[in-house]
Amino acid sequence: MTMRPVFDWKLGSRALQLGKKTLVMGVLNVTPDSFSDGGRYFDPRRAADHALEMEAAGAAIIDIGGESTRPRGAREVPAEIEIGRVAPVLKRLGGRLRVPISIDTRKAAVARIALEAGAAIVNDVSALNADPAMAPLVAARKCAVVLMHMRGGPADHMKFAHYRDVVSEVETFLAARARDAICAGVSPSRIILDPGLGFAKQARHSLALLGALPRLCALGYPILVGASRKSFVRATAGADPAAIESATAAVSAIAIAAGVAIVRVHDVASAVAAVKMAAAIKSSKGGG
Ligand code: HH2
Repeated sequence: MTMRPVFDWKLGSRALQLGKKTLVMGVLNVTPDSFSDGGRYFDPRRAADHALEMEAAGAAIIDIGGESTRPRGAREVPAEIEIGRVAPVLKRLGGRLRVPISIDTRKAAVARIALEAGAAIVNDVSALNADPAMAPLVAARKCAVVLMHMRGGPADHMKFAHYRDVVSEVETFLAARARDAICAGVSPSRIILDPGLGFAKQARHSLALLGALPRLCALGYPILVGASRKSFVRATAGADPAAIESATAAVSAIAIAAGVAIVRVHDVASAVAAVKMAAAIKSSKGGG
């Protein structure tokens, strides 16, 4: 198991310790069309209840999103509609969650509302590229930010799934986006990088990136991995939902062993079990 440096990830007035053990980020899609749970948490009350359930199951962060980015058929959602989806959930959650909230959006208008409602992390799948107002907002609000690798937008990213060397290209992109964020005033201690599994990537590209996680961890920033239920998992493990969940947990275990800081998953309990097993193995020290 790779040894990692410990980062204190600054979240406004809070900090999360990254690097000691992998944190589990629970996915809350407040969308009618997300690929695995579209429509399930579209009702704000059900969404807020699910956030609390994920916290109780051991999630260290809840990631709330109001726009699907699934590879086939995702439509760009106007900011007002995205706000109309996430704001009532944030309002319901106000003060009820102990763990930080992350807002999964590419739009500054959505991020601004979420930060005002108490979110501490902006999870931007465009790595601050989609909206010129996003980098200044993140810098000014001193929130943490996830910079993810993708090409194109939610509707067309699979058109760009062509690489000579996917690992080097993703590495170069992420290092450049981190540099640009720092130039825009974002503190390096608030940056986390994500290879963007399934975004502008064929299954073989996502698998190659998972195989190269120790190399990505060596970029010097905490790494987040989002493999949960994605099509490359289905393509490898089969379409049976139980097989997809087990295979997702297996990917989480591999990511944990490689030293990633955060795994983003729908089924929090199985990822938390993987984290516990990894911690037990790490502390076993020979077992004598
Ligand atoms: N994956 C999805 C959405 N947001 N954010 C980060 N940082 N990393 C990811 O891998 C990632 C992400 C897609 O998954 P999901 O939210 O379940 O689906 P949808 O986009 O259809 O809502």
